Amino acid sequence: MAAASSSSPSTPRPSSVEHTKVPTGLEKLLLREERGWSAEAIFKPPKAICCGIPICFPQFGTQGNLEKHGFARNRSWAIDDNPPPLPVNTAIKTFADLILKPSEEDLKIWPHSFEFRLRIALAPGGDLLLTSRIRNTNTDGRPFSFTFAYHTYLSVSDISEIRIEGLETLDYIDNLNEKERFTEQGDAIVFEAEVDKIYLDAPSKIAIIDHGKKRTYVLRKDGLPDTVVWNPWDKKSKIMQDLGDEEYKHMLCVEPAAVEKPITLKPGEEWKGRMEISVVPSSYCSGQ
Ligand code: TA6
Repeated sequence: MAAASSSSPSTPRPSSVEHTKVPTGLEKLLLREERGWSAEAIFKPPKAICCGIPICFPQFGTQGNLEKHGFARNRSWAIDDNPPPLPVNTAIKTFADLILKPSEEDLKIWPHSFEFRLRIALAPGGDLLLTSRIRNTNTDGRPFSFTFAYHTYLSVSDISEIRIEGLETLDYIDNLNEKERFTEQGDAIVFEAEVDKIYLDAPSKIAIIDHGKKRTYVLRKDGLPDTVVWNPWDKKSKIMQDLGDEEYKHMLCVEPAAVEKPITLKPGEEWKGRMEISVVPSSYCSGQ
């Protein structure tokens, strides 16, 4: 996803390619802490830059006719200069709203009119909150269905030092095993090889514990039943053009998502999917 420079929400400029700097608050959470993206990232629009938090919409992965992970991440979004106000009792002061509406070309590949409002907010303590609101604006009575993910790349000290708590004993679809369904066995999730799993009906709070950095990402989600966990490991990294051969050691994707059961919206209906990421010293988390 790339933000076009400020313009009215009614005039998104999908073809204009004016990429803004990633806000400092976000950079800390992204793949390379000092830069916010992979060392090998290719900055060649219209393909989205790796890594950050690509928005997968209206299709997650390859389970549909669209390009992988849908087209939203490869479009320029408009900044809403006059966004709806924050709720009354919130501590948040810093936020921006981005808007995506389909272009003529988008309507040819996915024939549905929609408005996608993405609110990016920073809480005073540094927590990052993303709220997506997607509205069906079809005028001919047609509903539409979509799948979705916040494809979140987290920076980690060393993948072998990482443990995820909250996904144990869940059912998952294994993308590396013909998309078969399994049940996770044992304790917390650790990493020793390539992983590409969609955990189903995952809890609203997941902890990603980084023993190396002695800190924990606490990920909260709402409206997004599933959670994708992905690390490409060494072989896949070597064939990925926009990821360095060794970068898999310092990244992990944990992605709040709605994949197994697509979301359906009738005209006029709106869906909301929310993700919040906090970073806390590991000693603050229970169960360690
Ligand atoms: O979310 C995990 C996944 O679907 C993996 O299968 C992997 O291919 C990854 O996304 C990255 O996709 P991308 O198109 O961004 O390279």
